[in-house]
Amino acid sequence: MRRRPIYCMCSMLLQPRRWSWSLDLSGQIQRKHARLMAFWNKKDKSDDGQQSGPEAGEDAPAKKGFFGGIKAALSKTNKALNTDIRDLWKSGGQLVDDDFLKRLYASLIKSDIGTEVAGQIRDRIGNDFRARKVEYSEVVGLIREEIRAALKQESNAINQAAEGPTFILVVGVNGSGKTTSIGKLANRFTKEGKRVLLGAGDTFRAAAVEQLTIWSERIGCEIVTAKQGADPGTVAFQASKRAVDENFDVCILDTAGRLQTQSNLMQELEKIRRVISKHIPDAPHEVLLVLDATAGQNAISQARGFSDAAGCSGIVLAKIDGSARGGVIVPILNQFKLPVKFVGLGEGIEDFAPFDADAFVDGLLDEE
Ligand SMILES: Nc1nc2c(ncn2[C@@H]2O[C@H](COP(=O)(O)OP(=O)(O)OP(=O)(O)O)[C@@H](O)[C@H]2O)c(=O)[nH]1
Ligand SMILES: [Mg+2]
Repeated sequence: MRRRPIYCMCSMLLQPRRWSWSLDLSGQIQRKHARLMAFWNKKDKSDDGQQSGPEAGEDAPAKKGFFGGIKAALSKTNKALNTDIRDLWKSGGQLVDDDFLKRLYASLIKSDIGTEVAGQIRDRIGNDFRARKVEYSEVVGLIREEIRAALKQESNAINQAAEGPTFILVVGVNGSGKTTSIGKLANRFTKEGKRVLLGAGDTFRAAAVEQLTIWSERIGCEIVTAKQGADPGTVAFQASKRAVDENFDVCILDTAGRLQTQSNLMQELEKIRRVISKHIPDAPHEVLLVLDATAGQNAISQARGFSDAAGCSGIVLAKIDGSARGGVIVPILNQFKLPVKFVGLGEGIEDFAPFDADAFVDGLLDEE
């Protein structure tokens, strides 16, 4: 029955306590709702390419589908590297001499592509063009070719279980982007029609469970949680058991951030692996190391420590949109022989793409 406004007003006047209670309750709901909406609006803005992170602004990448997404996310690196290399050219051709090769090497190093590949590029350009006047496009074509060769990898596919649930363990240092990458990955699997179970294995940080729960609600997937301070092994146990018992396709376990030098925490990871393999004998099928691309050379030392200690099988390079040093993927791939499976392109749920060498080269350096 629709109540007339006059009836409602009378009822409010006759029942002031009930009115004030309902006002208070609706205030609380509204405040909660406003907080939630603020959170999602922030995420949604970044989904649309309007970065909400600390480096938001004119350079914020416009999202243009899968291929364009990587290119747009690398816009800061691209701008810095292209400007530096173009600056080496005076009007007309440029003579390739020691000074030119030195300055070219310095520009490449600045983008974090590493001394090994930068040295190879310098030497090849020296061999092919020394004492000749060259056009910009000749040199850049060759640099792109060398970087593409350095980024070659067998496959970026996620290792799948032969049967039963695929179990993915996610590790890395504090703040590298683990939980966000798990949300984005779970979203991809869910969109592919897979049933996904998340495990909130970061029981150390107070807000970690809440953060992953919000992602699970947004995606519409299931989650296993435990209280703050609980043994992460228990979450691993419950998640792997439930994944088998309830026929989930994929289970992804979050872990607390840790340094590869903290031996007790690295042992904890070992225990988590043992617990998982009790329910799923060949699991974890994938141990993804999440690296923060903005950490530059630190990301490389993290990869070094973790890849051995945690038995990593692949890398997620998060935050390639966040710095002008996206070239760091080159030494990571070159030195560790661990495949880069995904790259993080921003804070939004869709800001995630399988690694693709061609898209990366295109993003790093313009053809002309
Ligand atoms: N710009 C950008 N920000 C990202 C990306 N991935 C994660 N972030 C942000 O990085 C911050 C840390 O991300 P988390 O996912 O909480 O990192 P974490 O590794 O789980 O952190 P801990 O659990 O504290 O160890 C958050 O503000 C994320 O929004 C990315 O690809 N690009
Ligand atoms: Mg986390």
